[in-house]
Amino acid sequence: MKSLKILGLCLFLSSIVLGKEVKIIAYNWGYEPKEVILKKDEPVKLTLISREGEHGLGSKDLKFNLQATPEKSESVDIIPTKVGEFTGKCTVPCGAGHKKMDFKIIVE
Ligand SMILES: [Cu+2]
Repeated sequence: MKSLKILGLCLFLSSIVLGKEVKIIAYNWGYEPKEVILKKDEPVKLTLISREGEHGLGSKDLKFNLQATPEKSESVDIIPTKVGEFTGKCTVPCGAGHKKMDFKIIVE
């Protein structure tokens, strides 16, 4: 019983240290998923993976800018400090549908 409590505590602490990771896949021309829900003041690792071509994902509000190719993904650790709905956009001129590459980040 005591060891279960210790195990639970370890899992709890590691989730704080490691945080959670959200993987976003970019393609011509969009994102999968199209939106994510994050928790205010909770550290999160955002990873951008490209399925085809070079794409970016950046948000001025949340202060990150990722770029990825099928050979190389990129990650950033952020802590959202404001509740609200924020927009992410592709930051690499990637072709015909570039301007349609919108992403929604909800912080609650
Ligand atoms: Cu683009």
